[in-house]
Amino acid sequence: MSLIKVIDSHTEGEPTRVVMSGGPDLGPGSAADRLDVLRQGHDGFRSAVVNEPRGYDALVGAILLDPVSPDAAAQVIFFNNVGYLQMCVHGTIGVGATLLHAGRIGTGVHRIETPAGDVSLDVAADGRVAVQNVPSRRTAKDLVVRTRSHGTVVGDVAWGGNWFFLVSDHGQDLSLSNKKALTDYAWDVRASLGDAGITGDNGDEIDHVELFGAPTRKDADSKNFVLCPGREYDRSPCGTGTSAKMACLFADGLLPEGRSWRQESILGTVFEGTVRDVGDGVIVPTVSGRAWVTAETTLVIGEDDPFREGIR
Ligand code: PYC
Repeated sequence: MSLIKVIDSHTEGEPTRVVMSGGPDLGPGSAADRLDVLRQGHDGFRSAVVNEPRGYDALVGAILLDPVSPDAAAQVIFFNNVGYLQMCVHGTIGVGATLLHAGRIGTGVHRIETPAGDVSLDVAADGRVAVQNVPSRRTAKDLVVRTRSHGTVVGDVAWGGNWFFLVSDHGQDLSLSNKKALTDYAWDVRASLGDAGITGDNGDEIDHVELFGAPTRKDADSKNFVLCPGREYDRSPCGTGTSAKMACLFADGLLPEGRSWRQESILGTVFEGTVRDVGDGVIVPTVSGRAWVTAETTLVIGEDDPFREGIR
């Protein structure tokens, strides 16, 4: 029998499950190296932690590992119901709240190693966590995509720690009650990007689709709906998606350094972001929000359990 200690939280509505102990031995190395080991040798562990019967499709997992650098607080690999994420901002905010809750860090700035690169989190006394994300940029503007069943769609491609296709002109009602139609639409866009051979750098699949509309809150600049790789929508405003959006706004001259951008989620929660110009159209985004711990528990995996690797 294996025992896996986890702490669950939600960040502005989006769940994170942090594996505190009981994970596989991934050997020494960077987060990117260890992600390869996890993917190739222990994918059943990923599925056991986030998929039914111990998890659910919307859950994002985060395995805590010893960092390579003595200056870092932790190394983290993020995963979901179908695979792995290079970076996850809501998850990093969840990791910050979890480490604070577990007494492993105090308030202040901490470095975290992720497969996409090092990020930092600044934990405030009121529990707000600001994540300085990896450098982000737009790689294509106003691409025209012929979808399988929703006509032609125009959008931008941007990197914010994951690859996004960002669409403002979609004719969809951005409300939670319309989530099924939004999911079908965004899934169609994603598949159609694949059909057209539109990718991120080095042929990377664009596996997140982000739709924008007018905010419903007076204190927000925009509202979004983000479809994640496993066909689940992000309950939070999606921090890597907010980074990708700010990279596009910056490239269009609409978001100068230091001005804040408040991104509302489909649930009505908000992330606040700013950008730092690092040249050549690249920005370093900072995104802040709050996470709340919801459970501390031990997952039990019996040797003879037919679903010891989850239901995939
Ligand atoms: O906040 O970056 C994020 C994120 C990615 C996928 C789900 N949340």
